[in-house]
Amino acid sequence: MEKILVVGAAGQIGSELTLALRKIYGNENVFATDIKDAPKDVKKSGPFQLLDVMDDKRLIHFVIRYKITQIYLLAAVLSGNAERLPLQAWDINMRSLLNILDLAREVGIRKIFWPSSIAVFGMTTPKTDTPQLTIMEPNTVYGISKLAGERWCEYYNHKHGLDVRSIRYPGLISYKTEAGGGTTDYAVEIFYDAIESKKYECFLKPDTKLPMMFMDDAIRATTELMEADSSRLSIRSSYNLSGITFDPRQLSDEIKKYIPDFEITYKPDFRQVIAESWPQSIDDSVARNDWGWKHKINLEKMTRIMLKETEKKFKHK
Ligand code: AKB
Repeated sequence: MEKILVVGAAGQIGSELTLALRKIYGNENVFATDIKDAPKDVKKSGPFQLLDVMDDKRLIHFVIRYKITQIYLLAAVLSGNAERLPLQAWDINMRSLLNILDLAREVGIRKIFWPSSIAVFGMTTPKTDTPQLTIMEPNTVYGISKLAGERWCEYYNHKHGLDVRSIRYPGLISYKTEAGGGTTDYAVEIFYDAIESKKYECFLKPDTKLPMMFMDDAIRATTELMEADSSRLSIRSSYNLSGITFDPRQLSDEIKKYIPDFEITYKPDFRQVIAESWPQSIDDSVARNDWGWKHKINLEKMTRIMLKETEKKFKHK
């Protein structure tokens, strides 16, 4: 019987992944935790507790008390916020991972999931169809922490046999819980502003292409990777994962099909430089070959769902 701990269950990925895991493993077997309060459905559908991943003593008590067998560590400071508070972000992103890896080795956790990001790449990386193995010289605090994290995951796998699995998520687009402090977050904010005021001021330039993915695909990728036979996994740092590539202008054109008087203006800020250091599209053939990954949701479908669901959210406010 699997007993699963989700750290960061109130966040953009965690709030949806917790519900997906509860469907697979049973509500009572998935323990949601965060340092902040979680959405109602996360709290109602199964156990939820406030827990700080930086508090290693409480963490180990929790894991032993509830006989945890798998851990999903989703807590992180994203790219934009990390540039504002570099040392704090480094400390949170690294210490949370090292706490979990070491605890997992000590108590014998069966499987761990930890998200990496396209932020591990940098200016010197090939921009299109970025390969799994390539030049990696990230120049953001977040990207450096993710690249170091990948190295630690692989180290714990090779050295201690820990079954750590990871994905380099592209920008994730979802309507349930708002993202916070990322460079790709314009692609979430735009839907809120389109519904509320039919206007959006974008912090990236119109032609800034970035790899993105709708949350349903990202959740499916995560559960598929975690269920794959361990012998099939050739990558123990983190898998490239590809979904959709678009820029702010293409996204706003898509929104205009549903809201013809929608207006977008551009006022690039410090996040433009971050976006320009990241790839535009990703080659995920290794993930496809190893565990059969294939994305399903394209720009048209994603826009339709986002507009419909964001509108519903406003109506119920
Ligand atoms: C961010 O923009 O910081 C994140 C990411 C790509 O990891 N969404």
